[in-house]
Order: sequence, then C-alpha cells, then structure tokens
Amino acid sequence: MKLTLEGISKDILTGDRRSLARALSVVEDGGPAAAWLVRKLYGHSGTAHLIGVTGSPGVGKSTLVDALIAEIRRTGDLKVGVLAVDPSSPFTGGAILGDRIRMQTHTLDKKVFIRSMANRGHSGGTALATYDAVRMLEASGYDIVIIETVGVGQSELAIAKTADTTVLVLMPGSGDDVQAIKSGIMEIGDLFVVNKGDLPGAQKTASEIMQSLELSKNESGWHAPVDITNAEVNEGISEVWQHIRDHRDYLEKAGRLKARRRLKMEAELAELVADIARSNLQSSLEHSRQVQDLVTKLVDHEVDPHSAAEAVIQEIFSKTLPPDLCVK
Ligand SMILES: Nc1nc2c(ncn2[C@@H]2O[C@H](COP(=O)(O)OP(=O)(O)OP(=O)(O)O)[C@@H](O)[C@H]2O)c(=O)[nH]1
Ligand SMILES: [Mg+2]
Repeated sequence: MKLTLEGISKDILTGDRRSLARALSVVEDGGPAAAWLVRKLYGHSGTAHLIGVTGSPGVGKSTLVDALIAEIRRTGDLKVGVLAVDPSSPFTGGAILGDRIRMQTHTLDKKVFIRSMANRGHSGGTALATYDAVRMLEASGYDIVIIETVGVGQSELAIAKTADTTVLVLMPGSGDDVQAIKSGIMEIGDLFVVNKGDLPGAQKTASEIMQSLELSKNESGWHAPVDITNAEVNEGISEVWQHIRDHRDYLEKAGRLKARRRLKMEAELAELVADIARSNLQSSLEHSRQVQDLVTKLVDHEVDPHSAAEAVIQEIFSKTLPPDLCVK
C-alpha cells in the first residue's frame, strides 16, 4: 500500500516505523511536501533531549553511540533515535556502511531507530533537513535523539551546535586535542570524551583538555566533564550517560534549555529564510520578466545595482509570505 502524506502524518504519531521512515525521506528531499509535513507535525515536536556527538573521522563516534544506545536502553524505558549525518569528505566515505553494520545490534529493538542522513537535494543542505528529521522522530515519540556528525565542515558544526547537549569525541595521540583547542571547537563541547582509552596517552590527552577548559572557564556554572572511554568494550559509557543527564538537568534549571533553544530557532529561521530567498532569487533570475527588465536596465546604466537589488528583494519576499503570515 502506498503511503500518502496525510496517512504518514497520522500514523507517525502512533510510532509506526514505516511512516517514520517515509517521513524522514520526505524531509530529506525538502520542498513543499517536507514543509507540509513539518507544518502538520510541528506541534508534536520539541520534546526530545537532543544529543550531538561530533569529532574527527575515525575517533569512534559510531562505536560510542552504539554503546550509549545500549546503556540508555538498559537503564530506562526511553525510545532512542539516531541520525548519522553522512560525512561528506571523501576520506570518510567508507563510514556509511560501517555505521550501518555497527549499529545493527539494535535492529531488533523496536524502541531504537537509526537512520543515515544524506544530502538528497534539499536545497538548504543537510543541516536544515536534519532539524526537520529530528522533528519527525519527536512526533513518533522518541525521547532521546542522537545526531552523529563529523566535526569538520561549517554545516556539521551547525548541526552539532543545534543539540541541547554536545559531546565532543577525541582520541589519544592524534594531536586532535591540540587542534581542537586551537580551532576554538572546544567551545561547542558540553562534554568531552577521550575514546580509545586503551591506547597510550589517553590520560595525557584528557589532562590537556581539562587544562584548556580551566583557562577558558566561563560564567555559566557548568563545568564540562572529561570522560575516558573504551567504547569497543563499553568501558566508561555509564559515566558518559550520567554526565549527559546531568547536563540536561543543569539546562532545565533556571530556564537555560529554553534560552538555548531560542538561540537555535533564531539561527534556523535565518538559515531557512536565506535558503528560500536563494531559491526564489534563482527562479526570479530565470523566469521573471521584471527581473530580466531590470538586468537590461543595469546593462544600459539606467538603474544602479544597489537600487536594482532592493527591487529584487521586494519581488523575492513578496512571493514567499502567504497572506495569513504577512506582518501588517
Ligand atoms: N582501540 C580502540 N578502537 C576503537 C574504540 N572505539 C572505536 N574503535 C575503532 O575505531 C574505528 C573507527 O570507529 P567508528 O566508530 O567507526 O568511528 P567514527 O568516529 O564513527 O568514524 P567516522 O564516522 O568515519 O567519522 C573502528 O575500527 C573501531 O573499531 C576504542 O575504544 N578503542
Ligand atoms: Mg561514524
């Protein structure tokens, strides 16, 4: 039976996995169908604890996430969703299959849902698609959503920042910690995990991170813990899960969670508006008589570029706002 959008939007609320899978494909594709689905389900979203797991290629993020899922499922009746945002850089290309195989241990658990996200033509790229994918999981009743990204590009960092709790994963002996400290990526970590604790130098790496955190201590009242794990044999995982929950408790106190989500929404709105404007601009340039006339006038020096841009912006935005949303 073919699933209709209307059907998906109803069945997803009952936790139906097939509808959830379809909904995720729809939001990955973007466009009007995705917008329709999000509009329909937005009221059921915003409920999960979002955990971002990021770090350089191969540090063991997927292994850690796999161990975390097991720990979360073992210690409580929480539904866990995972979005593995496909690394785009070529040298990590092999990870996609690896992730699937690694996380297969949970395929029989009906309260675990794992999905690899690809950039399938959503014009706003994976970041915007990922935000909507989180909403689909939330509508389907997932309490915890883990987003794994490779912390290299701008968009991956944007995704990592969108989480309520961001876990930065490093490994000993890679010079990763030094790089992270230098590049300022440390700031996004609410929690640090030195994985591959069985390799030499783990303690030293952890100490270096702690020292740099001391130096950059902020006023927020949260002291980012640094955990050493050996994810392959589940060592140190319960501490990580405990610290993630501590962070969530900390955020909930004094309305910090709300404040953080507000910043996030501002950023997403800006990104979305820019995305819509960009695609409308493209279609205006291609199809609008008025815009083409403007270009002619520009070429003939009858109008200057600044005035022309103002006029085009009017055209772009007048097209996107439906009447019921227009600010009078
Ligand atoms: N020695 C050791 N190896 C580990 C540990 N955790 C993971 N590994 C190995 O490290 C390699 C990479 O692990 P992944 O979990 O795929 O790493 P990842 O960070 O998800 O990799 P990308 O998604 O490609 O960025 C695999 O060969 C794992 O078996 C650990 O605690 N100790
Ligand atoms: Mg991985």
